[in-house]
Amino acid sequence: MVVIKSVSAKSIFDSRKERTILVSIMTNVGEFRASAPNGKSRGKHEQSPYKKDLKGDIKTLKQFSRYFSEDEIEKFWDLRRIEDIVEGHVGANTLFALESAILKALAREKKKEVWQLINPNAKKFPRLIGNCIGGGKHSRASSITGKKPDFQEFLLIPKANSVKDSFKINKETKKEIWYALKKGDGKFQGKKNDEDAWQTSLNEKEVLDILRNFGIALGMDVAASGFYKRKKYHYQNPVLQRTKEEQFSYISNLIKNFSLFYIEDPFEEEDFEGFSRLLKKYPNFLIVGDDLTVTNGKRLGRAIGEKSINAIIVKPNQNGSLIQVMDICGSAKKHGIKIVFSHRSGETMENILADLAFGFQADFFKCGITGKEREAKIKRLIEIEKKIR
Ligand code: 2PG
Ligand code: MG
Repeated sequence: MVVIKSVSAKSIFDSRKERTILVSIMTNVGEFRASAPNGKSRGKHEQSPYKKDLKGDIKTLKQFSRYFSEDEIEKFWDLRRIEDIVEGHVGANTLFALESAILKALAREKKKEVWQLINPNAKKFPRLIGNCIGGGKHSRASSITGKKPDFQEFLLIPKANSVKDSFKINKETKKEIWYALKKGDGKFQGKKNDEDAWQTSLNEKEVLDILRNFGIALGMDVAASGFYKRKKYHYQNPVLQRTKEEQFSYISNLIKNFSLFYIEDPFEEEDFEGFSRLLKKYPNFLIVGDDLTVTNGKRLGRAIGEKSINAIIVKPNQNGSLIQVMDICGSAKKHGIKIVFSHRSGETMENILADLAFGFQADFFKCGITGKEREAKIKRLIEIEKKIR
């Protein structure tokens, strides 16, 4: 069993040079640490990362430090007791980092891997989803043209026999895309965005026209809430506005014309109905909720009730409670909704996301393609694959 002797936290920088939390716990089996990432295209209904702010949460953990030793941690489920102590006192990022550090301690004590604490019989590996070209809130407009794509992410979803091979395909294709952009985007500067994806002046159609030549299943994160204002979708590239109805037919046409395998947040975060109309029209494509569902059980419940999605993004730090993450994965599975474990745009070297995704038997792992923070997680998944295959 694990006994937590003390807890402390400090702020570190994420890949975007923004501050985030690193939690350290001292236990009967040693010291363990875990950090949380930061989102930028954050849903309106997303939990706050900190109760008031990062400094406040660091102080709160210090004040609570000695209370944790009263509880002994034996299994994953015991995280509940930790949640009882800190509930309402810290934000989602802090809770996620604390629970992650505890799972690492428990894994060490049990001589197991973190994923085995969740599901010792896990077998199936999630399929990789990699961001190769970016726009929206994660990219800066080109200094030459002043343009960028309005959609946030253009995703490669290879289907290979192993995570290792898929990773290789994604990395090689991303390199080839550099040449394709050099040719296709006259003003390509070879720059990368927050998630290490290529930045371009092209718009979504032009990008898809390039990507369709690579023979890999394609996806998009439209992150539509990012450009929805006063009942309209405000496009910049080219400058035009689309009503709800126009957005619906535009997205429908893109799915059809480019046979998009995966489409995330095609409509703004309140439009459960738009999602369900789209799913009805395209039941064989993945219609994915992210800002719509914000890793929240109630929002998922509504999406299930309205038949809005057939896949859900799970960002553990967006909820904080790994017990609730377990519930969310359980009800998604029960209703045939595919699970996509996802990184955030501002990442750290923390790699526990891979263990969580495998332990919860996620269907997909959306974690970029390159950049040390993204690769750390994909490499951890490959390490698990090596051990059990
Ligand atoms: C998303 C995520 C990750 P952020 O919208 O899917 O790519 O972005 O972490 O900024 O919320
Ligand atoms: Mg998203």
